[in-house]
Amino acid sequence: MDTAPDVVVIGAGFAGLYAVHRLRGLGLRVQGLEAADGVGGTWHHNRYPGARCDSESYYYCYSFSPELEQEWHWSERYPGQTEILSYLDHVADRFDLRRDFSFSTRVVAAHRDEDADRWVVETDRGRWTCRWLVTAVGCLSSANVPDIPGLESFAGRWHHTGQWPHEGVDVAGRRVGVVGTGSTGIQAIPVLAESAGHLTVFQRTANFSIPARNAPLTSEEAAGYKADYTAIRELQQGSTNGHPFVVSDVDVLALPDGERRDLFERAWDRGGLRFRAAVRDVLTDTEVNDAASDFIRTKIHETVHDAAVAEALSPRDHPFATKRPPIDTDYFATYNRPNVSLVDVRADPIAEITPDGVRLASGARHPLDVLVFATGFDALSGPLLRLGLRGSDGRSLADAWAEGATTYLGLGVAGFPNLFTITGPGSPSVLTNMPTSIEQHVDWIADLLAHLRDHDLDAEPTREAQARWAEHVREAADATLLPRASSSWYLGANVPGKPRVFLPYAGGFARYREICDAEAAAGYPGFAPRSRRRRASA
Ligand code: NA7
Repeated sequence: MDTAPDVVVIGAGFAGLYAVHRLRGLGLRVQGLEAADGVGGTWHHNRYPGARCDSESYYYCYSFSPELEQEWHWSERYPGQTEILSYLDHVADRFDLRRDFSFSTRVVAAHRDEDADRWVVETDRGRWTCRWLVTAVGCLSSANVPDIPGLESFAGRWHHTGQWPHEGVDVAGRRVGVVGTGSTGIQAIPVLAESAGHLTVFQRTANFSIPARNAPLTSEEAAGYKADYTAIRELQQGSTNGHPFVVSDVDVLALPDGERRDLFERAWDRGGLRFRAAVRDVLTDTEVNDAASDFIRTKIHETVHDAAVAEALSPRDHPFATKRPPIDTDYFATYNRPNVSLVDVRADPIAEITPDGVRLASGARHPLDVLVFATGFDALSGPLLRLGLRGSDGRSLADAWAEGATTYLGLGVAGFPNLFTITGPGSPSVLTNMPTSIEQHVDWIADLLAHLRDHDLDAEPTREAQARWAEHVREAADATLLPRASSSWYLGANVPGKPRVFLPYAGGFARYREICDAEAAAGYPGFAPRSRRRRASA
């Protein structure tokens, strides 16, 4: 098969669907490629028990279509996996997007053909060539399964949460182990505990978690959001992280103890990611962060009956929200159940998996029927590296990123002409509400492609622009407490051997958008647009 679209878009999640819609609207011939057999991306694969979004439903959605905003009905404060997947299915149908996708089609490699000035995209179902290649592969789609000796010998079943079987996993009455207490583990553990015979949680790092306070959305609430969408979207556009709430300007350190506690109590009762916004400077001032961290540790001790377990669950090695803060439903209370036990694998690491379970370094054994790896992802760079990209001089992306992933604006890579990376490393992405960032990226890329088409140009980031951006990404992170979480996946620290580079842009969504707008207004100097014909004849 050798067809010739203008653009190939890889991925059919939030980003890929909108990219196909938007680029098609420019009159471009677009070919979408998706490894899965349907749309959804993250929400296609993450079907583990308890899978739910931590952003609230009324803004974890597209804003590009006011009609879509009005017609779709969210049933809960936080959308569950099945509901988000239904939403994306609806979007795919409503905008007739499926006809431009080839599903069950995995990209195995892509390289630049400089003579033809095109990308050649190899898949397990044939080859496509295109002028522009747009990746919409997500930030958290490359599963990180720890390399633990003996895993292949395990006689039970094991699963990574990001590759959960569609038919589900029967844990009823079984001995279940969960490795990992990030956002995913913290969502799954309470649900698994309800039906498992016994649940053993293998925790390496204790985590701060805030109650989600999920609840059905009343029809009044839903109508209120629908009536308010113009203001909601404006708030998101002007925000640090794409969420429609304003960070409080309260200086918690100026408050007497009782008032401080009351303020945090109110934020705890409201729940969710808004907790971070209850006081100012949580991510920049150590003392403010200590106040929030102390409050959460107190809550853990008030909730968990066994004081030793409560202490083991209380994070002491990183400031609150410097690792992605989970939100939960009954997570800490789950440890009061008689069928749940906590194992500290930092103190006593997992030595091997045996046919009947887990053996720790101390020799302690935990017999298991089902082992769940909630061990996260090779974040941001991993999904792009998996594509096997080769740039203009035949250099692989893996080679270009040997010292760490660098991009210009998170949107392109020097040496890889006409490649555009939605939510790539160096973009605000995972520090923001993803659909908000995705729409901004796609709109920006669409404007750039229209410019390149209209003026018959190619584009790729200059090395200078890329180096400047890498420095700015580093400075933006260093202006916060974020780099203090030394085991964070923001830094690549969760994947053995991965270079330690702070990957997402921490300078804020609104600031990032202004920088992108200025780049476009100036004629995209950092992407050094150049004539196609001159280049072809050079
Ligand atoms: P995370 O946040 O990366 O969490 C992974 C968890 O797994 C975390 O507790 C890790 O401990 C633990 N982990 C990873 N490898 C191991 C090994 N080898 N042994 C023991 N424990 C391990 O991934 P999630 O899927 O929870 O969340 C990802 C994002 O998805 C989330 O932030 C939201 O944006 C949605 P560690 O902390 O590294 O010591």
